[in-house]
Order: sequence, then C-alpha cells, then structure tokens
Amino acid sequence: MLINGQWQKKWDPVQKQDKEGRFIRQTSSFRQRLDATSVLRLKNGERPYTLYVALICPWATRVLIARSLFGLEEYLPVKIVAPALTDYGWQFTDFPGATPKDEVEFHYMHELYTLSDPSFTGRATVPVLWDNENRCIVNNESADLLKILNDDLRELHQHPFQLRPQSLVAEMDTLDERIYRKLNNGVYQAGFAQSQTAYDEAYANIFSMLDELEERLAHQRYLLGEQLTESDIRLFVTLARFDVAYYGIFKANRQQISDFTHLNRYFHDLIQIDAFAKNTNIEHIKTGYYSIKALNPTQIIPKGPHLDWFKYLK
Ligand SMILES: N[C@@H](CCC(=O)N[C@@H](CS)C(=O)NCC(=O)O)C(=O)O
Repeated sequence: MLINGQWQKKWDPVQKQDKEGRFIRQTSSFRQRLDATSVLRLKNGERPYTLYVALICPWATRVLIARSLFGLEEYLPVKIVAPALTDYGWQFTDFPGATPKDEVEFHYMHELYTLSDPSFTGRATVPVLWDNENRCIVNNESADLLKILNDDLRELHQHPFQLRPQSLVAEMDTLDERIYRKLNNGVYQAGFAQSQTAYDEAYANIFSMLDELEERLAHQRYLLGEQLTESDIRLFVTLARFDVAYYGIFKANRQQISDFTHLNRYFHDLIQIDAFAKNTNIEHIKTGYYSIKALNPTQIIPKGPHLDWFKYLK
C-alpha cells in the first residue's frame, strides 16, 4: 500500500484485521460525481474520462456490466490491468485480455493515486474513474460508479434501462447491504481470515446467505422480482467467481453454485445476457486469485473446473 505517497514493502492481501483476526476492507476516498457539464462534454464528442479496471475484481466488474447494459462503452473507454497482484500492486503488462502496456502511460495503478494526492495513504484499488486532463481520480468506489452510470449519465444511455427503480430502492439497499456483508465481502473474509474463528464465522455467513438466496430465487426470476436491477449485478459478480476461485482458494467449499438448483438457474439466466458474458473473463479470474502468494505460494493455477456455462462466454 501507499503511505504518505510512498509505496511500502511488498503487496499484502490482508488490508486490516480486528483483534479476532477478521479481515477489514478499507473505505474509498475519492467520491466525486459527474455533473451536467461533464455530460455535455461527452455528448459533444470529448472523452475526458477513463475507467481503470481489473477483470478479476468483482467490484470493477459490476461497473463494466452496467456500462455495457446501458451502452455507455463509447463514452467511457477502459484500461485493464494484468490479473496478477504484484509486489507493487496492480500492474499494466501484455497479459492477454489486459490493455497492452504501450497503450497505457502508467506502469502501476498506484501512480494514479499519487498523482491525485501526492501524500495518499491507503491501497491502490480498482475500479477508478480517472480525469484525463486534470490527471486525478474522480471516484474509486464502485457503488458510486454504478450511480454515476445509472443516474448522472442517464442522458447518454443507448439502451434506456433503470437499474435502481424508485419503488425498489429501499428494499434493494437493505438486501444489498446484507449480501455484501455475508457474501460479496464474506468470501474475502473467509479467504483472508487470520484465525479459525474468523474463517468459521465467514463460512457460516456465506452459506446461510446462499441458502437464503436459493429459497428466494425459487419463487422469482431475479432478486427483486421480474425486473433486473443493480442488486442482480452485485450478486452475479460473486457467483461468477465462486466455483472457479472462491470455492478453492478462499476455502468457501461447502458446495458450489452449480450444486444449487435455483441459484444455478438464475446464474445461467444472467450469463446469457451479453453484458454479463462479455465482462466475465475466467483466465483473469483464475490467474488473479491464484496469484495471491500469501494464499498460494507455488502460484500454480488449477486447470479446472470446467463448467457448462463457459460456452456462453465471449
Ligand atoms: N470499495 C471499493 C473496493 C475495491 C477493491 O477492494 N478492489 C480490490 C480488487 S477486487 C483492489 O483493487 N485491491 C487492491 C489492493 O488491495 O491493493 C469498491 O467497491 O470500489
């Protein structure tokens, strides 16, 4: 991580832990939104922003899926880091599916953070919405970026779509918060637990949430009913990484998503939507998680599993 703008030691996956060994994720620090002037500039053909992402990262992939669903690709170009977390954090290399390094002016993601704030202290995370002219981070919080895409850039949507319908927002926020705590972030709490107690607690949370979602999806197509919402995107990115990465490397191994009837049906429904399929990259996901040296010192990447839904990937 960066301390006072200086890269410290080697990259370490464990961000912070409490006294029982529970993993604690840092809060995001750049939280600006886009205004009418930004929309006008984009409409007039200017391209003042770039989205920096990792395809391994579920939080970044939420944003990529929404960007594709709304048809905002042409307005927000992306730069993709290599999947492996190096001793210097995210890096730009010629890994297949990443942005070739001669198309990126930076070597490491942390350079964007120190340009934005020369005394930045914290982790250099993705996703990042970058201001190309002022050379600073606009926003590095995926929950905000989803709102920027859904609300701030509404006028530019090529496919009109409402991911946060007013009538459902309150229910979505409550459900999203629980799914985040027990499952989206719960898998990281299992993987990066520093004690048996912290792992056991995370494992119980993950599977009680999956059991609850299995029951919920027995009665309805999507999480909130018949309409696809942001909550589905948030859940999807975790499900897409579960059997290929979390089950093995994070020891979230009571069962796989493909073992659940309704969750598996729901996942198959979503993966057949173009915006979901084209932003799911199995090579990046596997290489990324299995490159975490603290969890996998040999760096060997498993060959399997081979799942039936891979046939839908682009
Ligand atoms: N709150 C952030 C979290 C982003 C985050 O934790 N990204 C991870 C990748 S999945 C990251 O970049 N980690 C780099 C690091 O920890 O050094 C968001 O949702 O946008």
